[in-house]
Amino acid sequence: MFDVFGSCFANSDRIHKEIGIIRQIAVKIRQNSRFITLVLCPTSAIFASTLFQKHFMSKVQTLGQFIIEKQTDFPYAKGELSRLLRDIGIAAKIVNREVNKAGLADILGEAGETNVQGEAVKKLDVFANEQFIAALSVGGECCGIASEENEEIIPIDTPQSRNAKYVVAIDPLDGSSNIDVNVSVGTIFSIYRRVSLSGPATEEDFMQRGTEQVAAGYVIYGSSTMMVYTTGKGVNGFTLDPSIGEFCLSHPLMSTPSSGKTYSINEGNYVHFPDGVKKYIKYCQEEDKSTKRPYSSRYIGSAVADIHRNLITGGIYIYPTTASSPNGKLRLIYECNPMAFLIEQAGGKATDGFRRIMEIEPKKLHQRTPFYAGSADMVETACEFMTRFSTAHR
Ligand code: AHM
Ligand code: MG
Repeated sequence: MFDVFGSCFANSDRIHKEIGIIRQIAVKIRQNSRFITLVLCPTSAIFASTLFQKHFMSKVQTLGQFIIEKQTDFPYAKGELSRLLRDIGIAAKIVNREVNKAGLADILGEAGETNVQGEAVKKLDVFANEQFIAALSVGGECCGIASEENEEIIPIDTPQSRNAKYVVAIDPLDGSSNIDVNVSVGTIFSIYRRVSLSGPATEEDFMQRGTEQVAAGYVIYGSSTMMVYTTGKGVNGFTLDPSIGEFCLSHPLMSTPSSGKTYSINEGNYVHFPDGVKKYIKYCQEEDKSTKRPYSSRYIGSAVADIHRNLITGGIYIYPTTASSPNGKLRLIYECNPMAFLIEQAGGKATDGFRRIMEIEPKKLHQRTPFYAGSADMVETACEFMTRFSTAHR
């Protein structure tokens, strides 16, 4: 048991010392003194139990524990959503393991080649897609999946899943062009209650407004791996502790500042931006002490990473219409709606420059939309510029 404690708390010197004391007591106990056995054994047990509670129970809450505890927020919940979130968490850990090995391509084999074990090496976005589909298909709580990687929806027609309550829309590996250069990427997911009555999911189950989302979240594979999700009762973030292989609550009840100092947009497309966006960018660059301008420009090119940073420190992310993306680049159903749900739950705003993202009625599975999201005051100001200087998105 002490060895288990030891490995759990391997990072803490102080806890190591305390565990050392417990070990010494245990050794003494084993050294056959009847007195020590009688007197110190209960003492060490109490000490160990207190230590366990103090350092483990009270400080570390795993994603699994948190999900189960939060189930009581929904009095009639039968645990299906909890299990679905757990399935997503498991797939995320598997994808994380592979993303972390991306730099080893020369050793393990490039995508399209055969690796040292003679297996075909897959592109990571394909691998991530397969992992999430597998986890959701066998979990039994999801009757259909819509993925950025698949043209059509994937109905799940197994006896345990075909009548499940939920469908999941997912971008399995967003920003995947960043993988080769060791820059953060992410997974984005959105969960809806099905609208069809039974059997495997149909496309209409995914054609729902973002306001109908039951839960949404992202996983960021960055300098650490985090899962951030909401079920409409605030946003909570969990950091993967690789030593125990668990997501642990690290960012409870995340809220985004009403304003920030960062704007995130691919300014290389400037000439093709709507006038409202051009004017807003100039506004961001002007000097004004009262609004802490000029703002900093930060653009990673992975929406999950840019939005995650802005969520924590305050800021705005914009992907407007451009010449090559006349409807915007990001997808409404599995990129913008889940991000909008999270951002709103954290106190921010998400629009297409004019309308609230979550109220847009989807017409196509892979529909694109311009996206303006982040700190409430900044998004409002950007939208004011759009209304003043752009009659439409162009
Ligand atoms: P993807 O789903 O093909 O990865 O595209 C989405 C990504 C976002 O994560 C990111 O913000 C944006 O595309 C970057 O696009 P660009 O390189 O045009 O700035
Ligand atoms: Mg994407």
